Amino acid sequence: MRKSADQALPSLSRRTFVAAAATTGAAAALGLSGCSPKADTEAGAGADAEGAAPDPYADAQVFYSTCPPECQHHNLKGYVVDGKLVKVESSELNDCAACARGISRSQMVNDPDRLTMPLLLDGEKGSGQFKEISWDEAFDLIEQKFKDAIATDGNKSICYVTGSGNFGAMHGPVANAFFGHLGGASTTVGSLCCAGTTAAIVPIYGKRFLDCRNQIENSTYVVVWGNNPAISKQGYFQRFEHVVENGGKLVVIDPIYTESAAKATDWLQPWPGTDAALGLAMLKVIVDERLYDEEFLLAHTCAPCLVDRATGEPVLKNADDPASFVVFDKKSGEVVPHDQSGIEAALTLDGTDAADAYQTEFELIVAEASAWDLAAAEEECGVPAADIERIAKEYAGAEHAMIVQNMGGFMRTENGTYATAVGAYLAAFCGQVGHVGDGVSDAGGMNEVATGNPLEVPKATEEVAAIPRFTFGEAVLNEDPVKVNVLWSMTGNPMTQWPNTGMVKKALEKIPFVVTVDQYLTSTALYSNLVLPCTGIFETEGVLANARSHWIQLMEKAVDGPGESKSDLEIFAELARRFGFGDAFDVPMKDLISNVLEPTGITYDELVEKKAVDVVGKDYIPYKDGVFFTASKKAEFWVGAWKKEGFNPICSYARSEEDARNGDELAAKYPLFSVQRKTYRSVHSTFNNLEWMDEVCDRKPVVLLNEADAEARGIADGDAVVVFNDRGEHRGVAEVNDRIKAGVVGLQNGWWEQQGGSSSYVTNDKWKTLGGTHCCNQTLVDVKKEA
Ligand SMILES: Nc1nc2c(c(=O)[nH]1)N[C@H]1C(S)=C(S)[C@@H](COP(=O)(O)OP(=O)(O)OC[C@H]3O[C@@H](n4cnc5c(=O)[nH]c(N)nc54)[C@H](O)[C@@H]3O)O[C@H]1N2
Ligand SMILES: Nc1nc2c(c(=O)[nH]1)N[C@H]1C(S)=C(S)[C@@H](COP(=O)(O)OP(=O)(O)OC[C@H]3O[C@@H](n4cnc5c(=O)[nH]c(N)nc54)[C@H](O)[C@@H]3O)O[C@H]1N2
Ligand code: SF4
Ligand SMILES: [Mo]
Repeated sequence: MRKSADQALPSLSRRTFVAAAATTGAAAALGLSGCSPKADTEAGAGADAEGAAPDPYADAQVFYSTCPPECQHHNLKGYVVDGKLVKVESSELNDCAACARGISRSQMVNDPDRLTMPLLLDGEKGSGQFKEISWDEAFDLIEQKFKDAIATDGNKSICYVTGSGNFGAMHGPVANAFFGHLGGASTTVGSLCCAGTTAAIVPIYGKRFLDCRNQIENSTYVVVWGNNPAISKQGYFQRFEHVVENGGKLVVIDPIYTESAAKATDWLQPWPGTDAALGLAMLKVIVDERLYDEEFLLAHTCAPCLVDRATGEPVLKNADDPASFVVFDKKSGEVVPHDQSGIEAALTLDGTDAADAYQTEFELIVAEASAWDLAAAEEECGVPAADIERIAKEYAGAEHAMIVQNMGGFMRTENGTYATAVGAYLAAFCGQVGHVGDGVSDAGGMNEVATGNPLEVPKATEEVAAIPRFTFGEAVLNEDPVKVNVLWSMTGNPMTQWPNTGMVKKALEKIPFVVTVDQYLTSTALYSNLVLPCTGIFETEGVLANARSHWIQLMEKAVDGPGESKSDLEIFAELARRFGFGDAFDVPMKDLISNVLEPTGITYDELVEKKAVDVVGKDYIPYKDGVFFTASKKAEFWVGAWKKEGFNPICSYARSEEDARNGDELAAKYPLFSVQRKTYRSVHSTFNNLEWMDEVCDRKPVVLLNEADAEARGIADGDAVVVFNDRGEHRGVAEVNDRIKAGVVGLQNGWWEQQGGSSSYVTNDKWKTLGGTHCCNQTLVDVKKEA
């Protein structure tokens, strides 16, 4: 059996790692699996044995920053000796340790492959031929192109896109401010990531990004649903392991036997995209067996609230008050406000006078779940009925049960919003939210306090458009909804991360002026007209106060960026000068950071002193005691926004368009499901190019295949293979075993064009699903041996 990334870790040669570190001037080894202090000790122990090695960092200057891509925002500590960043380690401020990628920041800062000068395309897009130009030339060109675009087709013909590469406040928010001052520019709609959470958790619980990672260890029953925290929440994974060590259960629901499944007590392997049916089947068991928490449902949810049979809408006492739901009071036999005291609200209306006119939200959910008895769910989801029943009963009965969603792979499917919603329903039905050790983990953070913008963002004064991200290629080629003359891409990598890479490539080829701002010549940079070199962490100041961790962190500058690289802020500030936005962007960093901090009550001086502030504390419990952030302060199950989009306002399930069991032409042509997975090697495409990652991870894209599927195609473990469908091809090396459900193929996220190309070449670009979810995990393919 081929080794997976995590298995390879313990066997890596630390010697090579240390050698690699030494070539960049860093004497310490990288910490693996988030154990950098241990790695340091080991390196130090070796030195001690020889008796004399002085501490190479004794005179080092120390700087703090954070690892800012869409990950866990670990606090990092950088050591500078003789003006060079020689070591990065997980800072003592972390509540869990940083990983090898974070520590590789020292390699990134010193990497000879970093961009140092603006590059102008000097050949065909994709050819890799560029010539260096000065910043003056680059700014002149940008100014001219912006002006031409506005003059010919208006502000809307400039489109700017940001990604998840840097959650610091001096990036996306500064871009918003700049293009606001310009009068507006078009943007994209559709989240590649976790639209399902936004579309489900926000309406049901009232607010998202409130996460319960601090409660994991207090849980006795953790359901890791369609995500892989051993890799994607790696710093916190020990907490999950402790649940098992403490005698609790860890259930993993994933078609792949992941690194997390390997540590779990239960592994359920559903067909991709069927989680909503699985959850509804669990709800049905819980209702049929009366395992729900009636007290919680009545006190903290809209389960008893009335929905009018005639209109299909919830009944409001006062049409102007969205919180004025009504319930049927069993005591008085009257319809009364849901929050009236002394009432006994009915969960079901059976046998009452109200039943003719109304249904409760509880009844609507039960009706929806009734289609998913255990046999039907087994058939649809491919999970044995006995397992569904057992998990449902155990979850409902557990002392402290948690559902971990972590912006998981299951929500990057056609039914992703309902699949997310069903977790919220289950937790509320069982009273497993708002207490010690329970909740629905949303992989968020920092939404508990409001933060400010570094710069004012003026409203667009010109007409602009929002281009669907998933069908970007089509939109650009058809100039619908807008003709794009200029694309500004920063902090993201559309050529590896957006679905249907072939179409993204066509769009980039067609757009006359594509600017990419990045630290490397990324896959997207390859298809750009102008590439601007930007600084990275430890090379620029800033603050990070954003979702994904509970910390507000100072980002200190330790060294200059390579060559003539500039920060995003510096680039926009110069453009602002040229476009005559006055001194709007010439604001001292102290003031910019203070503006971000202002609503939090934390001062600049306090942050400078502490470097990082935990805004919630280690005992934080989201939706504490069942107080939700909806208008009614209760969990609201009936979602008007879903109805407006033309979907059932109650969580439901229908098989997706791209499903291997559909019996249609597509399924006949491409009979295998495929799912994506994040790797230890990278955060999306970031880090994937680093040499240090080559030393500890798969060096080529892995295509995980079940033995039966491989055999049917004459593919053996280690063969070079091509994954294909009508959208395109993705090349990789076959890993053949029984660690994936037969009929499903596992593809890795994050590989560059220069490394053979992204798995997004095949991924589903459907637009639009409920909530606008990305459907990369709802992709049919076939696989063949490379000819
Ligand atoms: N190392 C690392 N960590 C990361 C990231 C990274 O790139 N690298 N990215 C960060 C970001 S932005 C995000 S959004 C999170 C994502 O974190 P995760 O969701 O944990 O990451 P994925 O690897 O996309 O998906 C996890 C699993 O979902 C399974 N899956 C796919 N489709 C389905 C389905 O329909 N149903 C079920 N039950 N399972 C399914 C896949 O088999 C895969 O094992 O990770 C964050 N952390
Ligand atoms: N096939 C497939 N596609 C996916 C996924 C999948 O699992 N499979 N997952 C989806 C998910 S969950 C997400 S969140 C997205 C993420 O997709 P993206 O947001 O595109 O993430 P990255 O590929 O990491 O791109 C981040 C880029 O920002 C650059 N960068 C870093 N710091 C800075 C900075 O300070 N300034 C500027 N200008 N640039 C900077 C990095 O070098 C890198 O090139 O991908 C989605 N797409
Ligand atoms: S890559 Fe993610 S887990 Fe690793 S240090 Fe950075 S934020 Fe932490
Ligand atoms: Mo994401």
